[in-house]
Amino acid sequence: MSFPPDRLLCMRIVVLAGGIGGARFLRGLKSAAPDADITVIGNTGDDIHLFGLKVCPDLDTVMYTLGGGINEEQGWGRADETFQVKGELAAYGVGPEWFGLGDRDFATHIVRTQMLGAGYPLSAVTEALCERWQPGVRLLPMSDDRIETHVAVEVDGERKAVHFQEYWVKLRASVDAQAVVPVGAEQAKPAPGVLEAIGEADVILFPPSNPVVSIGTILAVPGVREAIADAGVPVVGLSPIVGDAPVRGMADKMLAAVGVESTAAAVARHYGSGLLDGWLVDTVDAGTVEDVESAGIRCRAVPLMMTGVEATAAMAREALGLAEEVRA
Ligand code: FO1
Repeated sequence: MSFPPDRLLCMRIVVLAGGIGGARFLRGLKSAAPDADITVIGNTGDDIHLFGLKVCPDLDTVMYTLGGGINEEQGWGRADETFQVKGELAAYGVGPEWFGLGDRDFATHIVRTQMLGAGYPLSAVTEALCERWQPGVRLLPMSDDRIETHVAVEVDGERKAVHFQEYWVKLRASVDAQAVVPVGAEQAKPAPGVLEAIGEADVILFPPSNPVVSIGTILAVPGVREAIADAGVPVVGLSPIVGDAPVRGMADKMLAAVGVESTAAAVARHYGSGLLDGWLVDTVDAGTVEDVESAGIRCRAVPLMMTGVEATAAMAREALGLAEEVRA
């Protein structure tokens, strides 16, 4: 069912987004709903402090992707990047070397850290950075308070917690994650505008971001999950798992840490019918539609490979169409 274009005029859409998958989905959503008012609630659990700077990978991936500055094949960092500063830091023996911060990207972190140091909250900083990039959506951090996802691992018989980026980038998720902890979440508050956006939304979307460390972390901010569950509008998600494997990244490692099997249906059940009204699975998982529907979540099988803006726009239209079906 193609979505009626007239309803898209002033439609308010709220999207919970992590990094690469979320950003790519948003590009398609903008194409499918050019007149909609889109608010993105971005994950900040991946944030890391390096060289005295605050780096916000998921916020930057959304900002660069929608603003036209992203390194397309990587899905993170800037296009046309150079690494002179990184090389000079290494020459001083100043690490870590495993996180590739480029020269252009450094400017974002310097401006952000300078503004934070002057007392601006992360939400104001993000708004200022987006003045330059004009992403065409309102990008809100999930919280202005510090939340950092740490992963409990066992390395050489020693059990320890490492920062998510160390697990993801340095260890390449090569060891099992025993637990995933959004440190600081309990004491955190939603950023200004987050609960308001959810309360005023006509539809809420969960893009194919990591269900544990991206969307799960946003839902861990006190008040967010409840606001979405109580919003009284359709909540529709798109599976990041296709054919029992993550399309990109290592979501299966994170799902295992929270005891969820790596299938499209298991992820839907993990979110639960209290939160999700509709769920899109890929056509290869058409056999699982009945299972998802038996969990009280409307389900459809459509192509979910984000091979380009057109394919992603089609996915967005399907998600908005399913939302209208649920609303009826
Ligand atoms: N991912 C990598 O796999 N290797 C890197 O060196 C790396 C550097 C990096 C620098 C800035 C940034 O915003 C993101 C970066 N990422 C890198 C991606 C990052 O780990 C992920 O995008 C998110 O944290 C997961 O969504």
